[in-house]
Amino acid sequence: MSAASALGACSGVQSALDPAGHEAREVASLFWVMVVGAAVVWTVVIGVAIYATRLRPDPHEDIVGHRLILWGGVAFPTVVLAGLLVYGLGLMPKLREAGEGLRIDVSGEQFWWRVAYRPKEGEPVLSANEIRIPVGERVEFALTSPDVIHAFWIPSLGGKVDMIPGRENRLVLKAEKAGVYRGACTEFCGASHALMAFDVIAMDKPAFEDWLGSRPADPARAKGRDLFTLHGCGACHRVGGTEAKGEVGPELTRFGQRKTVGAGLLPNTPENVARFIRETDVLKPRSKMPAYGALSPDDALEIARWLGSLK
Ligand code: HEC
Ligand SMILES: [Cu+2]
Repeated sequence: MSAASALGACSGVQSALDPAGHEAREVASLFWVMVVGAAVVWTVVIGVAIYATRLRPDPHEDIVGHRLILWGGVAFPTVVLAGLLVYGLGLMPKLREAGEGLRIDVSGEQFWWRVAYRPKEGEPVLSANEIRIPVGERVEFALTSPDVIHAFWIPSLGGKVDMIPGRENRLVLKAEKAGVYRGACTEFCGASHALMAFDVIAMDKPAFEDWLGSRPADPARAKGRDLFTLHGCGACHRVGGTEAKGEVGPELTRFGQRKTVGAGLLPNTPENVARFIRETDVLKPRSKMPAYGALSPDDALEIARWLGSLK
């Protein structure tokens, strides 16, 4: 691998070394301080080894040996490691401070993300597989899971925190730059663990407030909508403004705004959504969404087009 491609992995939408948020920046600084600390220790140890084997291989006086052990073997590592430890621990309490108003509940599901915005005032707003946050505000995440342990990590913004059944873990993040970042599950949770990702869209605060406060457009009357009802999709999915009220699977109100289908699996195009509906078992092994292989490709496409119109 060339140096360029090795470094290429350190920037972009999913890199802890290319921070776009306050917490991620502190973690990145911690990383670089640790790297420098480790380099200093390594250099001193190798230097002493070269001195002892090459420069002065003959026996030393007792007193010199004792001094070397006292300073190089006790004092030096104690000071360096204690310094790094105190610095590292000092960053932790800040990650647990309360946020500034907006709370977002995120639950790790098999294999997708259930999202509920809980603003200080007003009704909760339900969503899935995508999280929008305002830039410059400390947003509080309440993280949990109904079944197995997942972990919530948005490398460019901060994290990672385990999502543990029966527990609610808190995480506070502040985005500093508008943009689209990628989050992923970082605790092995089953067959499609590697296929559960999500987009985080950090928006300017006014745009975010508009989005959160606005009512989704009324779902269009369409053939796809009738097929959605006919095939019982509403038993598991909710679409605001329709009779579909299921809660087993991801919320599909405003599905058309999502950049991907299947929790980061494929770009959100009608063709990919139709494929996801018919071949879920192939695309996402052990997912709880049944594959509708018996649905004709045309009907699947009609449903997909209708879902894509939900904004
Ligand atoms: C038994 C419950 C169940 C039924 C019935 C069901 N789904 Fe799903 N659906 C799910 C689950 C669970 C997921 C999440 C799968 C995953 O990503 O692992 C899902 C995911 C999806 C997604 C992707 C959502 C996203 O955020 O990317 C679409 C689109 C979808 N279903 C459409 C449909 C359609 C159309 C039907 C009817 C033909 C249907 N579903 C029927 C449970 C169901
Ligand atoms: Cu997971």
